[in-house]
Amino acid sequence: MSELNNNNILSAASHFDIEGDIMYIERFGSGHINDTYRVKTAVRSYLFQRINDQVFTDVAGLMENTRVVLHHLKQKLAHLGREKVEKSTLTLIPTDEGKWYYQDESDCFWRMLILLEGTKSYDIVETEAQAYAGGKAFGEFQKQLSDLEPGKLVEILPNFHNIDFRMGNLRNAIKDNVAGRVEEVQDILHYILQREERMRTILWMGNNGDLPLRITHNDTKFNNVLLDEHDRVQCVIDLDTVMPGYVAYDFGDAIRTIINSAAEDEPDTSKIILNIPLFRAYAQGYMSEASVFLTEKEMTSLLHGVFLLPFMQAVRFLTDYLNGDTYYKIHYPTHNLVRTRAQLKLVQEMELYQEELTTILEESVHV
Ligand code: A2G
Repeated sequence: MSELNNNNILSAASHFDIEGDIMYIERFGSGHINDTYRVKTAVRSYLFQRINDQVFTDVAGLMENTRVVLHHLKQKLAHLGREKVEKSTLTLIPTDEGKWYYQDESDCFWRMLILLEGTKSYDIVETEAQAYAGGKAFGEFQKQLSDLEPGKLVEILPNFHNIDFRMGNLRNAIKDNVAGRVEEVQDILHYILQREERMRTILWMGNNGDLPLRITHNDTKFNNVLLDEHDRVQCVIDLDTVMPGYVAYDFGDAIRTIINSAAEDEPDTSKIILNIPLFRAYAQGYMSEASVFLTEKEMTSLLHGVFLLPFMQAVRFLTDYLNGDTYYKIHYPTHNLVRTRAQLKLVQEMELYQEELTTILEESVHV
């Protein structure tokens, strides 16, 4: 996507129906895909985003998904009153033409949301209370959407968590070797190929008709939950990938960030160790909401998700590294390689603690 200057951003922002004159615009957050800004007016703050249309090629479909999901969530919470609904769900601001996104002269796509003041998000979980809150937030999110017909949403990124698709992309990247990096990652490729078959369990269960398709979030990193000043859940954010999926994908992706004592891109892999009490707290928080709708087989699938998601994330980071870093934003040349190694260290740690993780999950179902 093209570089932006302040005039482009300001001019795009002026097409939205916001309250008050714009005082300033600044970069915001640590997302890997979209460009995010905070727009401050004399009245309130807004979250302003340029949607990455190389990743989300169907921007109209993406925004329609978001609209449908938000409408459903807001209806579910309507009994709590307008103020609470606005605090607990995202609110899109229309353009002055009444649309949910604006396409500028350079074909950049923009959207505006209310920024929820007084909230916090964490890249690394610090306390069991936070982990529990995160589990409850994503469990509740799935529960609230469990009566929304999956067919109402477009599968905005097809095969997003399909491991066969991701391994296929990796194989293509190895074959093309556009950045000439295949030779240096032989040890990693060996490690990945050894585990490929085992990681197909969820796909296999799904294809067998053992797992219902539900509406899932599909990007349940802990920093996609906003907490209030008392670490209570306020709102689940980043709805770009909300689409039909299996609950184990959301569970595993959340655990990927929650159980890790270090950042997703920690270069010193000796710092990547599992925080088992946080795993237990997340599982209990999640089950406190989700146990009412999960099937027995979905419950057994959760553990497979815990192994699959860091593995698949490693495959995706590595594919991008081999392709010359075209998908994820990087901050230094080997960033995707460092991210890959960090995710695989997590898989390795999980393998060591598999029995403990299994027991905790079984226990949290019955709490
Ligand atoms: O980075 C982004 O948020 C990705 N989102 C998500 O899938 C995951 O890879 C994450 C890793 O931190 C999209 O690809 C849309």
